[in-house]
Amino acid sequence: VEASIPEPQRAAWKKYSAKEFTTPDEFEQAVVKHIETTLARSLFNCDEAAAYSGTALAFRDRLVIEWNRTQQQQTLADQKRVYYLSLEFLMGRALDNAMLNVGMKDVARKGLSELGFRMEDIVSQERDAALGNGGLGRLAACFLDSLATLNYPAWGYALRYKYGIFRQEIIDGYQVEVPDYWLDFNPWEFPRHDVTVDVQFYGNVRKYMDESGKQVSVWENGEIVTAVAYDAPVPGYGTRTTNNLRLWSSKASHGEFDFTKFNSGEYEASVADQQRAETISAVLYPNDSLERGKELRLKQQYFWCAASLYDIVRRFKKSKKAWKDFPNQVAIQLNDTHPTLAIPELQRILIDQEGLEWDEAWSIVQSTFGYTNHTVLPEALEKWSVPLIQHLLPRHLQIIYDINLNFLQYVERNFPKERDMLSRVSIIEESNPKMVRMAYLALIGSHKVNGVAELHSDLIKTTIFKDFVKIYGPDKFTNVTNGITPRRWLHQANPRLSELIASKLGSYDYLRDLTLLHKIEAYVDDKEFRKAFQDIKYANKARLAAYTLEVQGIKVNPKALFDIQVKRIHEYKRQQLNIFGVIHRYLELKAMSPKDRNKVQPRVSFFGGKAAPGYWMAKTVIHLINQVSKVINADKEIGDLLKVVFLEDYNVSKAEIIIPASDISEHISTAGTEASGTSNMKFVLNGGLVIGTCDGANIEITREVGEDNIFLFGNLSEDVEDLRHQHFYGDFKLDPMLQKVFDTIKSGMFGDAGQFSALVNSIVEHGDYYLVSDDFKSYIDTQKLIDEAYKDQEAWLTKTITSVSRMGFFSSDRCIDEYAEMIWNVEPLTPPKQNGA
Ligand code: BZD
Repeated sequence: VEASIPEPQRAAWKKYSAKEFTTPDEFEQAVVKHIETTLARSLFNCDEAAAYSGTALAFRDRLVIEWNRTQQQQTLADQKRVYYLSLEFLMGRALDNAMLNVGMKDVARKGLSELGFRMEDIVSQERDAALGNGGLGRLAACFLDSLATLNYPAWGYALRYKYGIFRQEIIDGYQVEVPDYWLDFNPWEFPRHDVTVDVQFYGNVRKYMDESGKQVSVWENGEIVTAVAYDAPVPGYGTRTTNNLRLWSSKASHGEFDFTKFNSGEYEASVADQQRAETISAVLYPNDSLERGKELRLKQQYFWCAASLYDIVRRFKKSKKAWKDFPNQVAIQLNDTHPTLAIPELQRILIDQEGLEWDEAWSIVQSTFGYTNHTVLPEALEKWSVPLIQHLLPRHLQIIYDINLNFLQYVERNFPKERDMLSRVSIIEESNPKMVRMAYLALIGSHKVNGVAELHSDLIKTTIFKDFVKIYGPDKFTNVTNGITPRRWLHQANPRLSELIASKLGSYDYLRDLTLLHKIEAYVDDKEFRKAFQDIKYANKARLAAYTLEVQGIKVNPKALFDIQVKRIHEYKRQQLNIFGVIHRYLELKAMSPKDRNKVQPRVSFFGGKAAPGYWMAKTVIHLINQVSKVINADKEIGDLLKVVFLEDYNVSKAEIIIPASDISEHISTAGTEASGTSNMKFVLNGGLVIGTCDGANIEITREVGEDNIFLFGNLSEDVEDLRHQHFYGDFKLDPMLQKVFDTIKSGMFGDAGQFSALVNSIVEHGDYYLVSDDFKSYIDTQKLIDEAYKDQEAWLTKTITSVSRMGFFSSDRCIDEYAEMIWNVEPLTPPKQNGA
């Protein structure tokens, strides 16, 4: 308000206020201006990279206008906002998304062509914003798209990693990690050097009585690191709403301390301090399922939580409302346990800094937070050692202990006969060293806990959170089945299919209400529609085939059945089951007479995904896939009947090419281990079918598309425990087909067998925890069914069209409306009409 332009000058201001381009001419003008001035290049010196930059800057200008307007409208509206705290946002590319969301892609295409460029070449110049590992990070990105599209006032908060998830190279069949320095040129971010927060670490807590006799705690003598805000606009589709994603970057605070060092000649030491501070936001941890307890990771978590909360509280305080109104103005969603420290941090702000009483503060905290769980795997549940928290965050540890004390007293009062429950539900695990169980803290500090698919939400209530259902009752727990944004995962990745659907439905409205897709089921027998649908699938397969040849040097036939498994490599996701199946198929082909081979359905098995750098078993699986690929692809006798491809460096922009090209995709986790899965939804939405276990969202996909349109196999989650038990105590016999696969590996056909012995032994000797052998036969039989089904191309086409038409439920718009209603209690804020008041 202080810095606003005085009334008499506002007319001049408004006259020259920034305008959005609307025609190809205006777009070209904006691009050329940016290339010539912002980039200092010319028409004699403009390659595709420069044309990308100019285009991105032109669109950025356009986004900024609506972004500013949205932020101002949200401030004035004075209503509840959502804050989505996620350590990961796997955004992928921004330009294509920006063009589609503001509805200017055709204008840009025409303009670029007049300037001498092809849209596709320009779009592919952009590097992915790869600030995430996998499903959890991509879900956060889909949610941002839906929040803006549905006009919810919402902010995302994360870290501005200098290095995103590593780039994967395959060298001699092995994964090699290369750093992803992505910030070289990033037109989408705005540094806010005036928006900073000082974050404290280490130090000690001093307690004293104030005049009124109240105990006061002061956390002091710590080390300060400064958080600088970097903002990125998040445009909604077909709406003016443009929300904000705020990323924090760490830098040394310019306190007296540094200057003293600097002036006293300790130049190196002061630079070292600088670098130590910058390390906090330097790199995204690449582990997606194993907790390693590294101090730097905990520092990242607190740095980000403290900066974000400070920011949220600062915004709230401007409203001058009473503290009890905080939960009416603020909903904070915790994406997994990574931001759990936000809970003791808010409690600390309220009691230590704002002087609230414990109980009043705690009730505000609980009403503010919601917690989303994404896993039941025990090794993935976050725990931090008490000594580490004591050292890094001494005041928070005290608060955590007090939260725990109050909670355990409550449990004791209400369940006096269940004394052994206390140690089970305690936030502190009595191990050596003691550990803080972050999932329990997140649950206790939130008013709702949700899982991400029905089975998963049921499982958390009967396994990891069983006691808490008893303590709080079932209403604290809910389900929000994951979803995906149809803007990126249909319209952007598969523009021809999107256009075909729009041509039948009369508009692109279905991109804002995906349930409208059901209307295309009426065209399932329409000859012309079927032909167009099939042609599009073929073209997408041809595109992936061309990409595979260009990048991997492997020639594949687009007429073959494309079988795809792309996701992080993990034993529970069972890429090993897939590759053993491929070996089995190869052995069968080799044993056939040429006559019989002629009847076989040709197939290409595609794999893609990164392994965590320290996860040896996952890296072994990648190695095996590549070795098998080498042998099979070189086998002239087999030719096009079977090809195996490992697609290097799987990421969001590659997913946009890969997913529309599938006939079958594999979602074959051990039942009960995959919380939801979201790529399964993307594949079906793009006209592919699924082979999968009864796990995660596969179950709800089956409910929607019908049992005839999905290939389910394998044991059920309720049988997993018994089966595991049998491996140790029963007389378990390995499936003879799988035995043969192992014998082949041991024969050295795929290179030194010793390299794969740990993988084979995990199944043969060490209990086969993921039940590969138990599901192998069922898997192979189901693959046979798929071969047969695929031969009837007409019936297959009917299945795929029917499935697409029934995928409306899986839009992330539906998720966001559910969160808004069941967890956040927020309303959308409709933007004014263009040119309106
Ligand atoms: O979250 C995934 C689950 O495995 C999927 O089943 C689910 O669909 C998605 C979205 O809910 N979890 C992850 O992707 N987890 C991580 O990436 C991760 C990252 C850091 C630390 C721990 C886990």
